[in-house]
Amino acid sequence: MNKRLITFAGAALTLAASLSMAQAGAKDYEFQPVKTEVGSGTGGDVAARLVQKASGTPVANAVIFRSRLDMSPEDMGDMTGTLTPEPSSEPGVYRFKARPTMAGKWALKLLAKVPGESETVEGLVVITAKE
Ligand SMILES: [Cu+2]
Repeated sequence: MNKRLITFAGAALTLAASLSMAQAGAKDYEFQPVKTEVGSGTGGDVAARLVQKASGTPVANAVIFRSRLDMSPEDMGDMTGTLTPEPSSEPGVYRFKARPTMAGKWALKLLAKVPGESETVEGLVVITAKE
């Protein structure tokens, strides 16, 4: 191996390392509970904050392309409630009108695209529906 080739190999390794850091990925983000209690009959607002874990910075302008409310925390994953996206005035906070169909623990499941992040961020926040 001549010296030029060795230098090239070293540069390629450096590039690979920096790429894998840039793509640190979806695990760098999480949805945290903000408002998690609603009435089981009437429903109400629920909210979750998307943050970058390392810095705690809220992530605005994420696109939540799938959302689901189901009763998987009570082993009733087939039981679903309706969710309607609501506007939010606080950057990084994502709001929904939730309508659970019975009292108990529900899972708010979210799939989101974060600006500048190629991987899909998954969120799960437990919601309590009161009688
Ligand atoms: Cu149920």
